[in-house]
Amino acid sequence: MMFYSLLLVSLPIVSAFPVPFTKTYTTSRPLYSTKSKPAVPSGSSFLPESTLSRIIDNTPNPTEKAKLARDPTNAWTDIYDFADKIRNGELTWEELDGADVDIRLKWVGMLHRRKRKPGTFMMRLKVPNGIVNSSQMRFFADCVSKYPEDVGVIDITTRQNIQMRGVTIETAPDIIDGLHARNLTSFQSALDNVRNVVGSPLAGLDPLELVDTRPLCNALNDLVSMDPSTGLRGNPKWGNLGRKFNIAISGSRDDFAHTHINDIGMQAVKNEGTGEAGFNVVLGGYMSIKRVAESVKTDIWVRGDIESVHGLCDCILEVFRDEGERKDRQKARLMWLVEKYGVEEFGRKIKDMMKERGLETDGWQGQPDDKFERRGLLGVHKQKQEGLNRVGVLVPVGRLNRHEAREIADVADKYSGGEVRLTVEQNVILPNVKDEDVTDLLAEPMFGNDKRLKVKSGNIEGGVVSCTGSQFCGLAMIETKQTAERYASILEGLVACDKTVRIHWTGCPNSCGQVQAADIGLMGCPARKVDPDTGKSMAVPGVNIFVGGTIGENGALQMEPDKKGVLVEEETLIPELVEIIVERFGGRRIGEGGMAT
Ligand code: SRM
Ligand code: SF4
Repeated sequence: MMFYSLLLVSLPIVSAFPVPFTKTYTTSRPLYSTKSKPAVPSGSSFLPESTLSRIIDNTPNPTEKAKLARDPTNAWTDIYDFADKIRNGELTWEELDGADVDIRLKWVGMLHRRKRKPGTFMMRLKVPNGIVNSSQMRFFADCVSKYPEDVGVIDITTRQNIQMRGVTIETAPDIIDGLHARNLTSFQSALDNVRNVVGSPLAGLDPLELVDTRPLCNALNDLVSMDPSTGLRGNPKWGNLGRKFNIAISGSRDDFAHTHINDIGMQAVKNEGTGEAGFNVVLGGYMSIKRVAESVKTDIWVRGDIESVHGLCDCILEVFRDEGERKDRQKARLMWLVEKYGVEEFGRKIKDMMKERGLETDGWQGQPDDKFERRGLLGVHKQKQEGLNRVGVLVPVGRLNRHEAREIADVADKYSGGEVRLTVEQNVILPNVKDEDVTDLLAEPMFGNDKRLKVKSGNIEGGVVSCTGSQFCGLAMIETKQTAERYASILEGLVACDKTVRIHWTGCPNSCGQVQAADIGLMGCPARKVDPDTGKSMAVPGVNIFVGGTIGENGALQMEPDKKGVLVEEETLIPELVEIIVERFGGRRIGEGGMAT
């Protein structure tokens, strides 16, 4: 695998792409300022002329304008320059071009937290299939240790990924170099790029696995994140998409990767004719303020090998990049393009493109119809390998401080060969723990009663997922993570459940916390209440409550909230949640003596 073989050492940073930039434009308008015209391939240099003209002639939206003014694909070279100048006292971050700070640095994976923590950035990584090791975990802890404890934290995201917080421009180059030395990158992880490729967290461990998603996620990560001609991080070929792009690959019927809410979803299934394991392809799933859409079935089945999966994504990305909406960003997700073609026609086009590249496909394959229950990821479970176990650890709301990250690294070294897996539920799995070591692992001080991380968690706290919320995210209407963690522990004392109840929190309708897929989804919104002092109505944080989304095989989204504008106050929201858990999820109220009633 090229990604892993070529990049075991720190990369030369400002070395130019050795491939000559040959593409020329015949458009009459200047695309770039002379200062910034790229001398090396950039995202825009891969766009066909017709796409470029379409962008330019249609009065570009602010993001397209910024991309045209200075192509961000190579912004990773700028960060070294900015950092040098700031360190030498030649400028401050405030003096940098606002579009560089707030837009272009997103191609480096650096998201300025202007509204909440001005001057500091969240750095988002790419962790294909969500697999990291103890040395990488320690590195994350070391990175955020440079910043104050309340800002320098690590989050596990809903895309099985890592984000580090508190990063400043002047400290970023060392982190980037350190990531590259550890075979990771932050490049092309935000804005108009392909996001972290999600796979099965049980890949290679699971007795019910149909396809091992690890090599496929790695290959796709290489496709979208690495320039094949240079081996450098960041592939300019996919550096100028019209919008974000999400890919998920499931390895079993559990669909742990959530294919129904990704632009490309690959659902593991056997070919009816040959019995070979591969994927039914679903397209266009997404969530946003404007629209929430479940993926649609296509008439495409692809083989479960790297060439086929790589080929499928390469073809779809090409059509999306070149033909997707460029003016209205709310309509620029894949679903709109699929609908423009018609699902059948779009599927036919992709199959034809694949055929031209010598790749075989088949039509949609029937799925098994016997009952199948999605399995749990937390707690201790047998692997397919005799004598080995996967141990799922609850990381409340995905938030890790530096000490907890180091503890996970130490425990992983001791019990799981240093391997740590991340889940889209923002938790971790320690794989390959020997039968005889399980008791010792559970007794580790990091799982003590006074600690946050748990192997044995309650059925409510174990199902909580939360987006970033107002602590760091400028779009948030409510605080989410701390509230979600606190409410879960209160609910654990009030209601008993036999099964996990998945409560998801999201700070605004973008739904990064995937509330439409939750058992109970809480979406931040403005609410009103009467001020007891003045008697006047005042704006306060509230939530819209979604109930009944499902995940796993045939997962379905809950599009409309059951209740709107419920106050985020313990005396209001907690009784609402208890009621829903009891009425809809078989919960039992816990009586005065702590017994379920
Ligand atoms: Fe998201 C924008 C955080 C998963 C839909 N998302 C944002 C920004 C970048 C907004 C901002 O600049 O502040 C948030 C950064 C906050 C921060 O400081 O962390 C943000 N999104 C997140 C994360 C960190 C939530 C989490 O706590 O886990 C997730 C990072 C995933 C990753 O590792 O790459 C995250 N975001 C999602 C998901 C879930 C998923 O991918 O399964 C969705 C819904 C699925 C989808 O994209 O279709 C999601 N985020 C959005 C959207 C709406 C997209 C759209 O088409 O309109 C935005 C707004 C946008 O892109 O304009 C957004
Ligand atoms: Fe921010 Fe809204 Fe996404 Fe939460 S859902 S991280 S508040 S953009």
